[in-house]
Amino acid sequence: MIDPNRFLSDLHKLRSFGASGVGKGVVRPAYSEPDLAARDWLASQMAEAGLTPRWDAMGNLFGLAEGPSLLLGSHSDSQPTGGWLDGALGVVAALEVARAARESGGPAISVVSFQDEEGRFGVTTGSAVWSGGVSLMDADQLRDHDGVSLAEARSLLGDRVGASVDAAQFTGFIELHIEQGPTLDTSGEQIGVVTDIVGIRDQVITLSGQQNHAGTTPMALRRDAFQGLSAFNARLNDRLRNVVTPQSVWTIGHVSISPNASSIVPGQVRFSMQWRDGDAARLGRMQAVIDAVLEEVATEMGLDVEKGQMLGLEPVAMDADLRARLEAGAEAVSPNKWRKMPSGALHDATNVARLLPVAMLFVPSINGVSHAFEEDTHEDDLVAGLQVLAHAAGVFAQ
Ligand code: HGY
Ligand code: MN
Ligand code: MN
Repeated sequence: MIDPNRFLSDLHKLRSFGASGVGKGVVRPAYSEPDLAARDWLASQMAEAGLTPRWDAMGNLFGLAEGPSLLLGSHSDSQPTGGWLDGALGVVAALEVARAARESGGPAISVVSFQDEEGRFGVTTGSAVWSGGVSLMDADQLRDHDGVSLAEARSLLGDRVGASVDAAQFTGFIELHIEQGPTLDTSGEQIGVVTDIVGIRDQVITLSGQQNHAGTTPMALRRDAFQGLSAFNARLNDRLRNVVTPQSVWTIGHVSISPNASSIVPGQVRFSMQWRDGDAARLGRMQAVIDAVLEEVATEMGLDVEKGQMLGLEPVAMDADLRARLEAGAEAVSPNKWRKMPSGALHDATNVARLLPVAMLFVPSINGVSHAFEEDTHEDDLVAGLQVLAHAAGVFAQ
């Protein structure tokens, strides 16, 4: 039988790995010491639940049921400063549903915690490699913002790594997640059944000018990389208006200025340029605007442009049958308090859709906050999400 208290207690236990000390926040990026400790704990819980724990070469952790099974899960790594539920909720709920299913002789349920969903090295890296979207060899070349390669980080897995996990044993994949936006919190609804997940493009761009003295270099003669980024950002916001909808988003979230000193005209700026939309063609049109504005600013300001590898995922629709099971579960658990909605955040489900039918459900995020220590969800909403997941998996709550 689904046990909400056991589920909530496990969720708090997982939060203790990398607890930030600020609110309920966590600092548990992929391959960090708390991430691996959390995965070791999860593996022990899987084994206790009668599942066979298996780590693949990426550090994706599976808890395998025997024979064909439905796969449930999400990810247990966090953003560099993240919330306690992003990913963790889906993993712990999966564990509870699998455990309850075994206790009641119910359907076979396997569990997964994918690695590096939060993109320390790319975009949803663990599930991208597992699903064949990116080869392990190519992924190993990716570096985080501190210059550490994925290959170096993976070596920390040591002898945990076992054989690869064949997706043919799974009949489908369902991921429970927090919404991470304001829709359900604002409407007072409890469950969102996801229709589609947006697509993304993500690229690191470097602008290089001339490092120089901040007191003696006349403004007109400067090739200031930071001024280049500043002009690029302002112009981009203006020019993208011609091609975007209110659902399109773009973010410069990581910037590193060199040499980052008060009395030096910055010679170089390296920044992340990320954009998302539900329409693949529009992602392309946004890219054309970004490239054009970059070129324009670089020419005007005498800067060189270097673009890193373009990472991306296409928008995907959820599987109709699994979605219908979630909708039936939502109506049973939260009658008239659920909706169908798209996902503006990315999820491992996007990658898994290459291999299996996938579906997702959301519970509300208080004040729509996520990727921040303040991230939280009311307990009754967490439990409602667990119950809908169990319902869709054919494991009925009492
Ligand atoms: O960035 C995202 O949408 C996800 O949380 N990785
Ligand atoms: Mn997530
Ligand atoms: Mn996230």
